[in-house]
Amino acid sequence: MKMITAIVNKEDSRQVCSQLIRSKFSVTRLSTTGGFLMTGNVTLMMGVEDERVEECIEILRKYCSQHTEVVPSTALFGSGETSLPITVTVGGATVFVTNVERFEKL
Ligand code: 2BA
Repeated sequence: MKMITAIVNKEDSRQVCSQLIRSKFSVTRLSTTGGFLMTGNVTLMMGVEDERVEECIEILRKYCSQHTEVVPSTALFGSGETSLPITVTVGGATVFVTNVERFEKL
């Protein structure tokens, strides 16, 4: 079994979650905050059988869109001389796949 941890845009999270549930994946949804932009995103945790990992990632790929955000650089680096807005490309999804040593439901 693998643990898939996926950080997705808030806007995409509802649709991607319902597609995952429809495909019979178990999902835990956490409200999280990106350390760089300091804006809300959603982290999905899914325990997935090895043979279904690619299927899960394909759903994430299909329903998580990349987008750009323009943010004032002062919001990121404080109010110094650099105050021009900068464009940041965020997502689709940031995905980690890790081995699960043991899985039990007690
Ligand atoms: P944030 O940390 O808010 O980052 C939002 C976007 O800002 C990132 O998009 C990336 O394009 C840019 N960015 C992040 N850190 C940067 C830096 N030090 N310098 C320049 N640009 C930077 P994504 O890469 O798509 O990441 C989206 C969210 O996924 C991140 O939100 C963070 O919550 C998470 N994430 C991404 N990579 C991660 C990692 N290696 N470990 C843990 N969380 C990660």
